[in-house]
Amino acid sequence: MPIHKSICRVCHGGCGVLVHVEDGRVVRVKGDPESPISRGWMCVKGIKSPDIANHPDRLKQPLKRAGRRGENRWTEIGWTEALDEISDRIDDLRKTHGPESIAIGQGTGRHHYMHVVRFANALGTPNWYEPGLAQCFIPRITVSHLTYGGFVVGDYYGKIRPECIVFWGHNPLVSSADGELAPAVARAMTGGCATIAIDPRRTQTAQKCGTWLAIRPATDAALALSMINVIIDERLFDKEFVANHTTGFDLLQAHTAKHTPQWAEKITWVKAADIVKTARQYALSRPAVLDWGLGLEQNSNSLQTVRAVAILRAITGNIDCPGGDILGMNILKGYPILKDKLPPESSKKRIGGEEFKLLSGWRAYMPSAHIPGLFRAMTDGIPYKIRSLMIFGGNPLLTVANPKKVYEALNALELLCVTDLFMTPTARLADYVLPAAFWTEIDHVQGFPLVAENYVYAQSAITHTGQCRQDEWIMDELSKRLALPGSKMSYKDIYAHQLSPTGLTHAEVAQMGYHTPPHKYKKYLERGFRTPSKKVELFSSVLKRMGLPPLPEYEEPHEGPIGCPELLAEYPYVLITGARSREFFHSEQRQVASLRRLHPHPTCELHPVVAAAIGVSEGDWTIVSTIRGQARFMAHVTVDIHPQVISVEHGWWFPERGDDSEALWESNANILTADCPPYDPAFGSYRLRGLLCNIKKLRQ
Ligand SMILES: Nc1nc2c(c(=O)[nH]1)N[C@H]1C(S)=C(S)[C@@H](COP(=O)(O)OP(=O)(O)OC[C@H]3O[C@@H](n4cnc5c(=O)[nH]c(N)nc54)[C@H](O)[C@@H]3O)O[C@H]1N2
Ligand SMILES: Nc1nc2c(c(=O)[nH]1)N[C@H]1C(S)=C(S)[C@@H](COP(=O)(O)OP(=O)(O)OC[C@H]3O[C@@H](n4cnc5c(=O)[nH]c(N)nc54)[C@H](O)[C@@H]3O)O[C@H]1N2
Ligand code: SF4
Ligand SMILES: [Mo]
Repeated sequence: MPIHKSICRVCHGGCGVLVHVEDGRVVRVKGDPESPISRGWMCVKGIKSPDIANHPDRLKQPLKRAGRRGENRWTEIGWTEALDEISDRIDDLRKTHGPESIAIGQGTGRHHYMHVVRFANALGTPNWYEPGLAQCFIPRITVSHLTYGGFVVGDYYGKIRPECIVFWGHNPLVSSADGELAPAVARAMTGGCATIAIDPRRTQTAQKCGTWLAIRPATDAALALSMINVIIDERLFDKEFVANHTTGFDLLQAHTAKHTPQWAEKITWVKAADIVKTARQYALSRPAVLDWGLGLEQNSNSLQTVRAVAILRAITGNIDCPGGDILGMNILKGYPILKDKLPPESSKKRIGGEEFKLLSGWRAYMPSAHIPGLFRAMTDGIPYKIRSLMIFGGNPLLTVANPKKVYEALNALELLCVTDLFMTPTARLADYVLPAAFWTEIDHVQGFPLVAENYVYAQSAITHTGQCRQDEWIMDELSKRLALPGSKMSYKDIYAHQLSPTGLTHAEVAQMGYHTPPHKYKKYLERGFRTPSKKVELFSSVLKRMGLPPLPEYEEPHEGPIGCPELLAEYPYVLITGARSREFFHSEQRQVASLRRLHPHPTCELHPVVAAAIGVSEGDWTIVSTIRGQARFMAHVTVDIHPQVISVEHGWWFPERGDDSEALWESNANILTADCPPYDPAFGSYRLRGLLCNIKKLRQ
């Protein structure tokens, strides 16, 4: 039986694997013990890859809507017919209403991520989006660039190990987020390393930590500011690094003088003594990693929160040193996204561009459209009507806030095309559904951890399913038909372009598994930091020029116990959503029996004190509500959550319930979340965490 080396991509990916193939099908996937990163480890959903790849419900043929929108009646068509018809309609729309009337959507961190940006630029539309971005990762990437001139990741792979790791709103032992793989993090946590988790939940990562700070959701900026205050006040900062490599320290010192641990205790629910202890432990352990996650971003103060946390690394001198937070090697040549093909007048029309300069404006790291504005433009036509949406692997009816609005918006479109592995609730509303290739069925080159690119790996198509095609091929075929710029360069040509600095070919990297040049530390000693001042900008000159606070500030969450006391009688708890579980990636895998058996129901976590107050026991069904709506979840009663916080999972639908229209709404966490202002002023982040809620027993 042929066995191929590859890399799993059920999540953002990176585990080295051995794929066993029989009759062109993947029959078994095992961890590759030779992988320097995962060393034979895999999570459960990666191991079950064959059950996803060979699932009877996989889409295998392009489909064209035969009934009313959403009726789920389809005609099977060939690729040529599908691509000809779609490109004709796109051509018509761009000529009649302008290319900006065509939006392009995608899912999180997929192989075709940058190809979508390229396709949108070539088509001349500024309106592409990814469902994370403002809510996920773009604040961390952008703030890293503003502050240190590049993206940093924890040095989990080097010879020198961190002496302390802080996990801040991050659960990598479950999420392996953005290519930061659980086994590497787990290895770094052993051997006397001090570990601290800052999280309203004692997650699987927090359970392995020496310290757990159960913070009030969306108040992290206050905690970070008070830790800066302690570190400066007690002179625990790295004097040499601060003096030689940073700007604005004196201004920071004056600015944070008022942010005492006592001030922060009242805001964050974390005791002042614990703040002092944590600040000392982090500052005195060198080197240390401060590993941040999504918990910092899904609120309306994401820029300032992420900035405050970023500054902690800098004043302790933990930037780009062995065992600290290291700047990426960026070993691949930049993806040719055809930025210059998007005319400036189109770029100006990007939805959100005027308002959210760091998400959609010219200052953005990778400008994309603001999601709530985009879906509103589909129904309201303000500032102009979005008439068509092409989604390459995304399920916004489950993953975007206010799914009822998304539903209305998708129904208002003239043309909706969805490319996916399965018939999702979003795909059901489409005019055309195109069958996507699974990770064992694609050719690909990827640098990782994502954005940092300290390693590179390649994948080859080793199996095939029906008529499934990889997303890049579909975009290339449409580009050719529309005679778009760049259409002569195929996605395979791009791999050679990306790999050119390594001197290796796609086939060579695929055979090797990974390519890893030796890591260079302290790159700033040669060329400074890539910021305007060539130093770490504690005081951000760019933010100042943009009219945004150049030093981090705390803002009370709009809909919290302090911000909205009038809501407390009816909504006494603070809601967080989207806790990751190993079995599922967002809204995926609910149809995979081997995984669903391990996690059959949508769950919420609540403290025993709350459970007793509302008469709920483990396994009871509950109704969780906010001012926006309600959804049902099965209770998991646990002391591993702050007593005033309720956590619900996201992404739940029930493929087994077929045409039952309620299945989409019943346990949809995003019915509870907020797509309305206030947004983060720079990123437009909307609120998925830190909202007021209530929970009651479901009386059946
Ligand atoms: N309430 C709440 N909502 C959240 C979050 C939260 O924490 N709380 N998290 C947010 C975050 S951080 C993110 S990134 C988003 C994620 O949002 P999405 O990316 O929309 O999430 P998925 O459910 O993974 O949807 C991906 C779809 O792509 C399909 N797919 C998988 N692989 C491929 C492929 O190679 N090609 C194609 N064409 N399709 C493929 C899958 O079958 C699935 O239907 O969700 C966000 N939504
Ligand atoms: N198995 C699996 N893995 C995944 C995903 C998945 O769906 N399933 N999704 C992928 C994606 S797109 C992403 S973005 C990553 C996310 O991965 P991580 O960055 O690890 O984020 P989460 O697990 O969403 O949240 C981290 C923690 O933040 C806590 N939290 C919530 N609100 C706050 C807050 O206000 N402050 C603080 N300090 N903590 C808070 C939550 O309790 C949670 O434990 O995971 C990726 N990996
Ligand atoms: S962590 Fe991600 S890459 Fe690794 S086995 Fe699991 S799904 Fe695959
Ligand atoms: Mo994400």
